[in-house]
Amino acid sequence: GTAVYDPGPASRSLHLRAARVLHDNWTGTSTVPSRGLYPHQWSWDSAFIAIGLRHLSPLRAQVELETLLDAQWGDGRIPHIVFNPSVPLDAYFPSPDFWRSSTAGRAAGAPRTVQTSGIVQPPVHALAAWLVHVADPGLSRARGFLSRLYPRLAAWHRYLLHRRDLGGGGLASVVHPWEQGMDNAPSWDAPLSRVTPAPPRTFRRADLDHGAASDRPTDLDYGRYVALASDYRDREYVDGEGEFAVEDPAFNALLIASEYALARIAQELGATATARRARAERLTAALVERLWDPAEGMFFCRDVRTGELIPERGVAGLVPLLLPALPREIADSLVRTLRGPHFGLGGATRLVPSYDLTGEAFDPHRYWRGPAWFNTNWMLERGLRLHGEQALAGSLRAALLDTAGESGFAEYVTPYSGKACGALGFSWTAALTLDLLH
Ligand code: 9WN
Repeated sequence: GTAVYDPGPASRSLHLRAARVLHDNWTGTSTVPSRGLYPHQWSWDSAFIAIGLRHLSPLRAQVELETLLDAQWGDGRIPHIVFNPSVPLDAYFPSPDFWRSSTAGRAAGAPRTVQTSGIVQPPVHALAAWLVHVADPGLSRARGFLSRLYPRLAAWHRYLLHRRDLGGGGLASVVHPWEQGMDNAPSWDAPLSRVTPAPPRTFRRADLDHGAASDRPTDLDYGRYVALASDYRDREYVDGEGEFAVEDPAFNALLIASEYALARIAQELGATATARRARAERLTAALVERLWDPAEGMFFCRDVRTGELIPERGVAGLVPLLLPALPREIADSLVRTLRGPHFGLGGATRLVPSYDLTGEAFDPHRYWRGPAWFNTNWMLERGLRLHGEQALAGSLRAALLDTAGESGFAEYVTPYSGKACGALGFSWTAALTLDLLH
């Protein structure tokens, strides 16, 4: 007979609780990252959310990605926020009247019907689209899901690989810390220090209405985020001239992982995938060539404006473990770094921290300067499994599930004790919990 897999009462209730978070955060066409702090649609959040949602409702997972892609710009960029017009302007800063996408973004092809931001976030979308497809290929084919998404995802990658190759070495650059998704990571401190901050009284931070100030970026950071974003807007979102341009290992690793997924999508649609696979391998070589530091055993960011590597150990420098074509010695070296004193996997920490435990800027509470995040740990879990580290992956998975449940699906947690920080009922934490349970 068939063996029926019974996950047992504990994971059954974890599953139900995670499903409830995604249910509560669903708006009808997409999912907010969190009801209070982030009341709109965010780009890379939606990709992670879709990866979890596919286990509950493949249809909702498809719609999540379709809604995001409906807001794509003519030049191919997928905006980092799609604003919900029924949410009051002062609920989140910066709001649509700051970005002014429909006027300032006109030349770059911003959509007319929805308001968006003008910057991007990591390209997890093709990977998510492929995983959503395989959850229910019949439904996906019946709805023409991949055939509708494929040209848009291809345009998105084209935008990143052409307009955003600011360093000329084949990799994509981010032009704002919000684009890479780890807003106040210490890697940005040096390049941000050259930016003159907007004066504090010229904007009002809505995030402090919801989160503890000690868990969030500082006012000085915000002043610089605002200055960079308004300069970009004032240049009508034309790429190339901004003060801030950084090649980041996680952003590029996700682009490469998504390029492999696009190859699979192309194949499913009856097209040829060889050119895309070859490109993913070339990009992996470029990543190693430009960002790998053999002595430190990890990847670093490159500041395109100075040409120098930024010697801060952030979790972004471990994310390339996701890549299948990574040379064996590099994968081994990344695993050693993960287990060593800077990240403590399998030793001191519960989950992999966002930043070096021994680093000068380490702070166990402050956002991307130490706390552990569920999306980065989910990526590392996949990477460990891919490179044959089943035991380490298994214990990381168990720690992720325990911590997600105990923290009430927190946005992030302190790395040693797993104490909840930021928002609770955070969508990608719930979604990736569901993915790990399946
Ligand atoms: C700015 C939504 C987003 C995540 C980012 C996270 C945080 C926004 C903010 O929230 O950034 O985009 O207001 O702090 O850093 O990774 O996508 O969850």
